[in-house]
Amino acid sequence: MKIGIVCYPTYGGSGVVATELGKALAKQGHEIHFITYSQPTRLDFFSENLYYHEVDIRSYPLFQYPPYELALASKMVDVVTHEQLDLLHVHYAIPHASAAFMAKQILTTKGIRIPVITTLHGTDITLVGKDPSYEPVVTFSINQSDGVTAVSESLKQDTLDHFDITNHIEVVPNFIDLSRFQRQKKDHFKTAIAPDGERLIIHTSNFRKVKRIEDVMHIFDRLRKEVPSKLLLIGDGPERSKIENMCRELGTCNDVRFLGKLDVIEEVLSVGDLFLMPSEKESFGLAALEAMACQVPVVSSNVGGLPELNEDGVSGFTANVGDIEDMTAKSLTILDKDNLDRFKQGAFKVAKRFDIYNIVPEYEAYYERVIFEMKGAALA
Ligand code: GMT
Repeated sequence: MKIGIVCYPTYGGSGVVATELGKALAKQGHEIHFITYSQPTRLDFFSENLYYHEVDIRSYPLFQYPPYELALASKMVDVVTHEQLDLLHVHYAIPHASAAFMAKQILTTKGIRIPVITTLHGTDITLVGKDPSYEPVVTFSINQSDGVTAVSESLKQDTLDHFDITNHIEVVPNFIDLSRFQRQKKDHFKTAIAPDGERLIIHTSNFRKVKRIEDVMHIFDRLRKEVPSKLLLIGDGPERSKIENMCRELGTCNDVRFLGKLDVIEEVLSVGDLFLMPSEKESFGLAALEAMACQVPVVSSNVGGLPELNEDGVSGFTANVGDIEDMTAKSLTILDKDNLDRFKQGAFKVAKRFDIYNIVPEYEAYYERVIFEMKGAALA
């Protein structure tokens, strides 16, 4: 198949999933065309089946806000026409699903019929999408998509609860490439960071409010009083300076390292003992899955898709949002020397359910079904 993938190119869940999916499909022999405004972060190698088309956003003094959606729709029309794509798969509804709807209408006037699949990732539904300033467009473009997938049962339910949806939503969970995300021997790194054998606690995110990193800081502050430990913070974003201030206030600066945006997250995860994800909302929790694949147990909140990923008592524990005491107690249980290895193995066992080799065929089968249904509708 020739597939157009539209996504955010940034360091973040939906863009990572879209890029990894495209790379995996290219390996299966499909021709993949990424359409976005800059090179996706994880599109870091050459393959004869991978193409990247940059959306050209022209500004004009009249435009206080350059109309990205129009430039994107125009680029989709161009790529579908010239590359003769079979399908468009857009990740994150805003504004990709409505831009795809517009592109599809334009293509129809040229006699080209192309199915559009929209994958919902989380905040496009639970946070931004349901805001009245976007809701009508999000509802419309989900209902107009030829196929819709959500990354968890919970996100499917949220979508049905918040929007007037007439379309079927297929759940295809996120996945992990276990050949990349695996525990590696990084003893030198562990010794450098934790010279006295301290436990290593990790948090990865885009440092947005919804991640509740202040809870990470409070949990860590309690943990380190019981078990010698260090905290590694991976990623960057709007909350970072607030969190740096919290380190000073709590007096934890010597035990906390801000590692910024890393390309080789798996190397750091390889020395981890515990991953913290106390998010307010989390439709899947890809960063937790990456940790689990590297045998790092997870203490997370119990919202959204997290209970579908983090199996209570096996890969770690879940707790109510904001319940710092419970999260600390559960972290201490995991870090207990009599339990840690069991949880590390449990985390890996659960991560294997999301192996890319199991999930990518689900997308391929779904693509074929949507293309088949569209052809059938055209003949009817
Ligand atoms: O977590 C974010 O804010 C980024 C966001 C995104 O779209 O890039 O992540 C969402 O999609 C990820 C990939 O499907 C999921 O793993 C995250 O759980 C989801 N984030 C939220 O629901 C807050």
